[in-house]
Amino acid sequence: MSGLVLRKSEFFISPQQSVAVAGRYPQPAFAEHSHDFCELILVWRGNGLHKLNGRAYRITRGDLFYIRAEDVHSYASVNDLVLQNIIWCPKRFQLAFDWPAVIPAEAPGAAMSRAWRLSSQGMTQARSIINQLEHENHCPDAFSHTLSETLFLQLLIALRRYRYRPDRARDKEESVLDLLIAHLSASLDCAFDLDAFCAENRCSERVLRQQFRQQTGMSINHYLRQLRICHAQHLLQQSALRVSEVAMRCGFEDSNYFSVVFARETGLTPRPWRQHHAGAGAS
Ligand code: RM4
Ligand code: NI
Repeated sequence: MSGLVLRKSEFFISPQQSVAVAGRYPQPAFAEHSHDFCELILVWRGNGLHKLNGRAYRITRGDLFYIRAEDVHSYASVNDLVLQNIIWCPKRFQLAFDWPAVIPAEAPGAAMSRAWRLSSQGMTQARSIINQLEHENHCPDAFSHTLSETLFLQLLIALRRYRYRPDRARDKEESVLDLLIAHLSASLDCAFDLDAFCAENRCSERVLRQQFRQQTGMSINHYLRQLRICHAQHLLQQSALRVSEVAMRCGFEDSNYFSVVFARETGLTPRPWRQHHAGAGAS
């Protein structure tokens, strides 16, 4: 692990400021680091490979991460990745509130709730709150601290409310794109049939492909392949499953073909990759 620690003195405008918006338009590739502040990452568009505590996540539009100060993360590769970091220092909060109740990373047993997806509707809500927060950052006056904390609280609640839940019945406002992205992550162990998906959701395949590329900067197939490989890396690292079993669980019927794709994406075939990464990434 590298020792790079980002310091609040470089990212907050004053020692009192408790919340700030750090826009990354775009986010460049960025070395492994931790912080002495907390961070919420909201991905607007494009794509990239985000490594968090040793685990790789292929990220794109609508992905959301709660990063604790001590977490180690990096952006290994980026492709027009547009995101915003909302950064905060819990010790500086003036507003008396049970913050851990609305910050998933700080709740007990938080491990599962660090990576979220946000629906398009939620993204619209978040955008407007973040714009106001950004305004407070730029034009501070006597009430800015209080107002910023209030806005941050609003944001946290909106994020919880609009968290994308694939298991929930789809409501009308939810876009097919949200549904598709959620569907892809849930289709890792099997083939994905875009034809059937479009028929079921009564949408045009051509338009959906176009929309997907526009918002994420990649094709649907490319994204799905990346998701499968990230999942494979996770399984290789965290389990003792045989390579052929990993291949199957990641939607590859042919384990040789899996190894070829895996090597193309990561530079190593699965077995050496596993050896190389043994013991790393307990998160
Ligand atoms: C960097 C990158 C880091 C974040 C800082 C504030 O560009 O996004 O993750 O900690 O900004
Ligand atoms: Ni960071």
